[in-house]
Amino acid sequence: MRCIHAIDSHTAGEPTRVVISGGPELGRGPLSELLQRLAADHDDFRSAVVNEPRGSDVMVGALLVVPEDPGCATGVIFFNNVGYLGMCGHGTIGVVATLAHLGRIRAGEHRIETPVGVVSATLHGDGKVTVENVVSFRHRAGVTVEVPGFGAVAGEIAWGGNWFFLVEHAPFDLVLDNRDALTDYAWAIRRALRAQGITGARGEEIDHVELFVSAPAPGIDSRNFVLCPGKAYDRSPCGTGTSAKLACLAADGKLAPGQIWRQEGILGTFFEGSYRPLNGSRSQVIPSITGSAFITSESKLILQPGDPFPAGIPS
Ligand code: PYC
Repeated sequence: MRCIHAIDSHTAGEPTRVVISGGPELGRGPLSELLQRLAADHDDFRSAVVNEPRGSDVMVGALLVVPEDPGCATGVIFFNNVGYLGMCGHGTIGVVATLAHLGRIRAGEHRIETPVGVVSATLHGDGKVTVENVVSFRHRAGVTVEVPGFGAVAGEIAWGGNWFFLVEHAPFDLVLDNRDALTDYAWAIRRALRAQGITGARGEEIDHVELFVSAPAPGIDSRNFVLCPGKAYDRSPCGTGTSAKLACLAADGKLAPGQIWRQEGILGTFFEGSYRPLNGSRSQVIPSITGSAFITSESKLILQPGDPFPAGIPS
């Protein structure tokens, strides 16, 4: 019988399941290589942890691994119902809250290694966490994609630790009651991007679609709906998606360095974001995202011999 010790939390409504022990032994090395090893040799582990019957489509897993950089508090590989993430903003906040819950870290700044780079996370005295993300940038503006059933949709392509297509319009109000229609629309955009060969800077698939409305409520700058790679919508405003948005705002000169941007998600929860330019240029920025995570459970996931779904039910 295999046991996996996991701690669950949610960040602005979006769940994270941190695997504390019982994960596969990946050895040491660059996290991009450990991710390849996990994907190639232990993908059943990913599916067992996040998919039904132990998880759900919306669950994001976080496997703690030995960082290559000894100055980091931990390394982490994020994964979801269909695969792996480069970075995860809400998940990093969840990892920090989990490590604090375990008494492994205290308030202060901690470096965390991910497959796409080292991020810094500051745990504040009130439990909030600020994540200084990897370098983020807008790759292309004014991109038009023909979306079957919806016509031409214009958007921007940006990197915030994952690839995003950002659209400043949706044919439906960004309210929770419209989540099915918004999911269908964003999914149609994602499929059209793939079909029309519209990709990230090095041909990567754009696997996150982010829809916006501006000025939704007093004190909030923008509201979004983010569709994740496995067709689950992000319950939070999405940390890497907010980073991609900040990169676009910086590129357009619409947000000054250090200025606070309040990005609300579909549940009405928000992250506070800001950026600093990299090497004095606004074409590449280092975004910071602040939010809180709450522990929801500590559990032992059990994979019993004879279970017809030891690797979960593929999503
Ligand atoms: O917060 O960066 C994020 C994220 C990515 C996918 C789900 N959440």
